[in-house]
Amino acid sequence: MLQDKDRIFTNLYGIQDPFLKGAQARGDWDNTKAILDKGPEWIIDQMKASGLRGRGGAGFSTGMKWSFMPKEVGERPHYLVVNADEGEPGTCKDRDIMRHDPHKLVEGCLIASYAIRAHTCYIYIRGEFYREAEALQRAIDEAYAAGLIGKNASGSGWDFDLFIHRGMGAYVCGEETALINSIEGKKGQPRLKPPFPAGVGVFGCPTTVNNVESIAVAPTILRRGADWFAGLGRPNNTGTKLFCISGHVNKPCNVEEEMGIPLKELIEKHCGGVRGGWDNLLAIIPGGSSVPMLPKNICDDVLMDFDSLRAVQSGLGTAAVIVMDKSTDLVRAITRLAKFYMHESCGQCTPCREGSGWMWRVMERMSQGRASVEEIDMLFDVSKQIEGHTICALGDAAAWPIQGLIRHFRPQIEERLGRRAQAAE
Ligand code: L3W
Ligand code: SF4
Repeated sequence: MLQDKDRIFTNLYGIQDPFLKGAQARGDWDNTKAILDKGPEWIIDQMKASGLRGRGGAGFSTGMKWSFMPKEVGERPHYLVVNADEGEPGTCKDRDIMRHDPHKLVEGCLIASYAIRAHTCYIYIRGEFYREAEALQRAIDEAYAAGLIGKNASGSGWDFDLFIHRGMGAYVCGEETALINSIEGKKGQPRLKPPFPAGVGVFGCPTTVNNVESIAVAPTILRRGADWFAGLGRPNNTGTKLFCISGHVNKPCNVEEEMGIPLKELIEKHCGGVRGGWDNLLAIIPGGSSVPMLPKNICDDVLMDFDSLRAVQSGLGTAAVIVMDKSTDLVRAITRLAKFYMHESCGQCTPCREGSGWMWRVMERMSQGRASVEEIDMLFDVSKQIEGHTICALGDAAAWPIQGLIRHFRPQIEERLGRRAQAAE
């Protein structure tokens, strides 16, 4: 269980001063120059040693990603891009960082940019986050005025500029290469990888794209030490993590906890438990709408980290925990998600463009009881043809919720189809 002294964020959002005075009182911007003076290689080595894995969903090593950038700046400038296009249903952690703790992000942007030798950073923020963009801009303005960023940022000798770029509401622009296209003023469609952004990113230049939380925790890791962060959580799943818990709990909340906390403990400790008690639980989506749901018997003792959730054929994703009690119509719920992915598909690749619509139509018929039991297998097969066969992960995201439903709740789907079929006779 995480102790208060090991929290990076306060868990007291809403009652603290988000801006410079409050941030400095919490230790932000405390001798940032001393961190920068240790040099890019030291910073990257520390980030690697901390074990921090990307907090946007994929869980890729942050230090490793920074190390992919060229060591010398050639003709092409380097860029840092922060992905603040938080659109994954159920996820609202980056929103809270920007609203209530924006200086952690601004300081992280300076340090990360220095480590990858970038003089410029763009924060790509979801268009709907209007107030958050305002809070962030105020923090950026304060940091410029105080000499913390800008020319000779924090007295380091490094010039650093930070810009906010506002998105226009497309979920797929949270995919890093679609986001890069969008910054360039192009249609927000994902690019084929490789090349990865570290080779060819924004404006064709070496670019690192990181999630807000990954960047916002970096200053604290470097101040307190990689060993401190690596000592929290479990091997290969280190540190603390922001969880967003919604749905059928008594007190939905965002909370920072230790990676690897048991799912049940997370909900009972911070959310007042499941509505009607733990035995009233039906299923949980543990990592944002893109990952497969888990039935109660797995939720009873699964741990909340990348590897534990992968071992049960789900994922930590963005750590958005969506709780569904026994009153939930799971077929209807997943049909709604299928519609979301169909709507957000950019249409570039056939399996996602055609498959997401096809799956939604079958799910819609199933939820109305107008499908045959044989179609359950066909739906699963088609979802497997989409998974892994598309340009970006949206295809997987369309397939996985449906796979989770069929894997764990097939009898309920069959019963629904059978019952409706009998009713029609
Ligand atoms: C250089 C290599 N770079 C990998 C970089 C790559 C990227 C990162 C991870 O998807 C997931 C997705 C959603 N050389 C590299 C390399 N990289 N190999 O590492 O890459 P990847 O492809 O594993 O994942 P991704 O495309 O970043 C993200 C899942 O997140 N998700 C949704 C998230 C939604 C939000 C949001 O709303 N904020 O994050 C939820 O589960 O399904 O699997 O940077 O360039 N050899
Ligand atoms: Fe577009 Fe879907 Fe292909 Fe991603 S998987 S590039 S969203 S069509």
